[in-house]
Amino acid sequence: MFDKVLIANRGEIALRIHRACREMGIRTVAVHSTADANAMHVRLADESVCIGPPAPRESYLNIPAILSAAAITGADAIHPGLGFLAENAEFAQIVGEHDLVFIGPSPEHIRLMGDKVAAKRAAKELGIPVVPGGDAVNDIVHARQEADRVGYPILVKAAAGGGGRGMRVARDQGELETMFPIAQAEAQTFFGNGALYLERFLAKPRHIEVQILGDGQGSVVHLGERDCSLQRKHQKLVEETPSPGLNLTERRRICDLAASTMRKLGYKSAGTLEFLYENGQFFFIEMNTRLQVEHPISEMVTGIDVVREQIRIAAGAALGYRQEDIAFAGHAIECRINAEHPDTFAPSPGTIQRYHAPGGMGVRVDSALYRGYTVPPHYDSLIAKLIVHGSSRNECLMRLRRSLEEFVVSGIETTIPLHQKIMTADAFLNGDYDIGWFERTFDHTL
Ligand code: MV4
Repeated sequence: MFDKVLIANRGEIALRIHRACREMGIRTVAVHSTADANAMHVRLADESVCIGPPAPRESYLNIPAILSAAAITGADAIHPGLGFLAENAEFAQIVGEHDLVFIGPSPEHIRLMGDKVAAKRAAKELGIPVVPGGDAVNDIVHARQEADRVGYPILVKAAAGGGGRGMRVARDQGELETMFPIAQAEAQTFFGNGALYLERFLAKPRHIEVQILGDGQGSVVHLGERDCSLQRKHQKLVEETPSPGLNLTERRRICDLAASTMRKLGYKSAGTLEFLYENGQFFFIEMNTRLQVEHPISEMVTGIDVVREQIRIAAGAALGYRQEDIAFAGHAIECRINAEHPDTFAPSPGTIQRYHAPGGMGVRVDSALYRGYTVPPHYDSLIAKLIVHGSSRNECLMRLRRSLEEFVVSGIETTIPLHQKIMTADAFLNGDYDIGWFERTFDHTL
């Protein structure tokens, strides 16, 4: 096992990784920007290294600075966390070339899934249903042909995009013709790659993702699915497992399919396959080759520590258990709490005056906040994840409402009041929501 792991991240996820390391007897190295000198992830780590100024490009994305920090502290491995360098195949490769272990998948698998056209083609070849369309289209003539074949309305996506960036809908050929060159230019500017592909546009799907763990030695298991349909502008707000929109047969089908496909690929580490689900059908859209923000809900229902497993696997261990050994118990929901105004979603950085996190039976709070801490303006606004488990969905909801009541964060605006509104909305209580529900129901900024 590793003696020392460098955590190339910040905030609650850096703490989350630190905790797993500590429980495994592994020492930790925190890296931080000058804006994060007083951050909790720096305070808890055994050692810390300042890697640059606040701008992510110059610190958390600064590969030479991070490798230097690993060298001077004598770390054996680097955990990239999520965001930043977590899905950078170059980084994963360079880490390996410096006699360090990258705690994540192989650079080849990161690269494959980073190219959304190649990922879709691979998924299709391995037997996963995909949304009709998906071949790269290079010019408007080809785009028109592909759109006619797939059928309108269509969605134009960037091959190098993902997470909803650079997507546009065309309802007919006229819209496609005006939008296509703009989308191409935009993809070129944002992703340095103008390649586009078209898909049949699904109107009201649910977003279902499957958590998998592979050891690269022939074993792959799934930890069930997560329903991440409750989102605003591609930012997830609430995630739950199991999905209230699936029956047992559908759940088993999609989870087993995801695991068996990743077994064929020889996938190593944690990963998530994203699907859209509409009218009883699943369509693969993307795969994330990293730990995800919402991983704790899968941990709550399975009892499996995903980060611990990532570390064990990276150190060469086999999974050591089979799918049949994993028991799914109860229901879990996560609320993402952001330093944002609950109505306008305007960022609200600043100093925390009062802080009290809820606790008790079935309640977990993953956060790097403390009283007196100043939330910097330079990074993602996620400040806490409230994760609640219950034996049933209803018990989970009751517990979630009482936990939100207990939660005190003052000095900045947070989205806690928004979550209180969601947790009493009929459609949510009935489990009857799709990816557009929140924006149609609550978003008065649109
Ligand atoms: C779609 C879609 C409808 N039809 N593809 C957005 C994020 C990216 N991962 C894929 N996304 C979508 N792809 C087809 N063919 C609707 C979305 C989408 C979405 C998907 C998941 C979660 C939230 C979303 C919000 C808006 C649009």
